[in-house]
Amino acid sequence: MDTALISKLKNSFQVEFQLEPLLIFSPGRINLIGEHVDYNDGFVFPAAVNKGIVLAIQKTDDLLCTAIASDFEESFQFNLNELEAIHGGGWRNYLIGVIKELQKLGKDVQPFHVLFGGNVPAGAGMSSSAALENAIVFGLNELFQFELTKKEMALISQQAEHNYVGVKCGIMDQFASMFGEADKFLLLDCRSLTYEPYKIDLNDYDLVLINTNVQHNLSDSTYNKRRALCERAALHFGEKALRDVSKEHLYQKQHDFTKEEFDMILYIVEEIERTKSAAKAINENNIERLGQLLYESHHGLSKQYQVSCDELDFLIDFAKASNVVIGARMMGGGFGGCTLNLIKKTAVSSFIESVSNAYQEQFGYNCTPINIKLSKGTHTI
Ligand code: GAF
Repeated sequence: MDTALISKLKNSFQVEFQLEPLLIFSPGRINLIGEHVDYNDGFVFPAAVNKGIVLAIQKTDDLLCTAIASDFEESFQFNLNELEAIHGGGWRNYLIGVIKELQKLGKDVQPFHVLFGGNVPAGAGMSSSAALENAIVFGLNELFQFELTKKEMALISQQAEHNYVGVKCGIMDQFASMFGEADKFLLLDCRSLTYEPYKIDLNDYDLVLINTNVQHNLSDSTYNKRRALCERAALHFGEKALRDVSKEHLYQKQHDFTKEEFDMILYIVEEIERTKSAAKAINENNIERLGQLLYESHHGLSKQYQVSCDELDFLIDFAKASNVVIGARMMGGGFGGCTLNLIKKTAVSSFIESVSNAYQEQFGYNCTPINIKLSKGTHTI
């Protein structure tokens, strides 16, 4: 926990509002494997991390609420009864979305002030948005005693993102951020929303994230298009989701789809299988097999599902060509963000140095390693 960040934000809140805040930490997440399968009712393998959003919140007698995004040095005043999504509103829409979703459920949100900041690298694909949504819903739940369960809160966060941000995301990010456990991954069944915590012994390997430091602006619309294709395809098979479609069945109907659509659907069907295989490999303590599955996952994301980019592919190719990275893949929605790498412990610093030099030479700017620890989900501090 970043105690300096917490005291800075707490102090700013006190100075700004002359109130004693309730403090919430809500983590970002990583995902070992199972990418883009949450909205296909598949299995995913995320974990909450020690980087996220710190939020200070308290009730007020003022009629207008004030929200301050400390990292952007921006503030927003609003009346709880007159909220609508704001075009280009950025972080404001996460706040508006959560309040509106609570109001739809008949929850009586009363005036409050809120201030937040964070330490998730922006655009790294570590879900600062889910962390923020969860922090807000968790804070309001505590403040006004709505008695919502964690599952209800994660679903409210997801609805906020769908209806007020416009990203038809799956449930992985909000779920992982809400339910995370220290030192554990969660093998989550996105249909039943049940999960198994996994403490993974990576033997001689370390898990290292490398941020490309690129954010391509394609992501929201291409994300929604991918999701729509998956839903159409499931319907075509007469199934609820692509989770229910077998590879055999898919090949039988191959000619009902364009080559590009077929490849994308095949990726989903294979990635759901790969995530189950990853759980099996971990149970058998077969980290080399887990590594292979990560490389296969990246290949699918890049060549079949087409959500990678040159910078991510470069990092993966470089990792593959080394003899110290046994598995790597892009992580999250794609088109930028970071890669997740299983690197031989003894070679982490030399690998980082060589990949950083090669990346700088190729693209003219830096990639950066990100240190994380697997952490507890959204909670009061
Ligand atoms: C984004 C979404 F928000 C998640 O729901 C998930 O689909 C992910 O992309 C890809 O696995 O983070």
